[in-house]
Amino acid sequence: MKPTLFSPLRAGALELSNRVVMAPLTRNRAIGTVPTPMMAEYYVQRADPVRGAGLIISEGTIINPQAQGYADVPGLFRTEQLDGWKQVTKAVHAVGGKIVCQLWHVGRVSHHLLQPGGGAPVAPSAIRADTRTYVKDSEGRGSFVPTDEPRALHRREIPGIVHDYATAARHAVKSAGFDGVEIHGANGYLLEQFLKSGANQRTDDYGSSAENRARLMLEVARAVADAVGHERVGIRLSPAAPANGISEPNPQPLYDYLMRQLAPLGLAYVHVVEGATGGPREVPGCPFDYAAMKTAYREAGGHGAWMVNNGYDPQMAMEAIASGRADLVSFGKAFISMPDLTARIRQGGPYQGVDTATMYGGGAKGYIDYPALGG
Ligand code: 8OZ
Repeated sequence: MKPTLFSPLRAGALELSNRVVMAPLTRNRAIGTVPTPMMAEYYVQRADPVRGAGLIISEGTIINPQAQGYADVPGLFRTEQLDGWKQVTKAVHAVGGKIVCQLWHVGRVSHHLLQPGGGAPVAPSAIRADTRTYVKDSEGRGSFVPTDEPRALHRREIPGIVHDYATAARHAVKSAGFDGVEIHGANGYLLEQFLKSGANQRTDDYGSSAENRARLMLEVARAVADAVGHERVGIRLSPAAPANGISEPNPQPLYDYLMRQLAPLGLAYVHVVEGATGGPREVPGCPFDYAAMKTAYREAGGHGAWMVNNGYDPQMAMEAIASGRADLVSFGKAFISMPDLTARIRQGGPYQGVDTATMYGGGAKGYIDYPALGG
């Protein structure tokens, strides 16, 4: 029998009760990087294994202090952060939900006000990202500001970053109680800055060739898999997305190489943003063959579940699963405004749009006050 969005799936060690995934969503409500009880309420509202997500992917969670690029995003390197997350995972598990933690390092997408000691953000090369970030002043007033010019990481600093990813992964699973982790390898952040040539002008063994540019992402994937078990690790990629000022003239062979190297690691899933993240599914001037990317992974022995994202409506999602093109579909904004999205898809609606004014920062409004059907 063909699977549907409502069929269970085993992805590595993750036993999922349906194929509707809550995508990682930055919400900037972790005051001072510590997860709050309100965050536990938000996630638990979306965690019901029948009416909600088969899998929740947490918002991006910073692996160390230098990894921060926005105010009030959560972290994984202080006891208070892990204790806060433990309350979240406990609440999700109590209703039968599954949740993995997204491991995040923004690299150059940051500002000195967010960096330890007010230093420059770190990146493969000293090239400013043409984008903005969100900071708070000493009175707590938030504003959008251009990102700072980063400093290029010294070759000798790179092993420490790999180590911090592995430590954060261990903290997420062993201390904070997550079911697994997702490596954020997308959207113009650190790992993609190394991978894509527009942000990487290094001349050492982390720059120039595709093999060298993919090295950091692959080292991180191996270290994280060693830390928590490959069957609890997923990775998110956005091959064609121009997010946060990133660029790559020739992504197809680059991702072909990356997929062939990721395949033997035995990851639980690969999460692919098709097109421009949160925007059009076709990127002008950047055609990309996602089926070929999947084929490269499968040909090299990759067995992970294939998760697709970006601009899926329920009909497209059902077709993606029924055709076997994907095993899982993730939804972002739809899960903000519809905590019981899976139940709504099952009964054909009604659907509710998101209030964009309350997506980033603020309090309960636009966060935990979207009602479920009949409730
Ligand atoms: C929106 C605002 C801030 C961060 C991403 C983590 O694009 C993000 C993000 C999205 O992956």
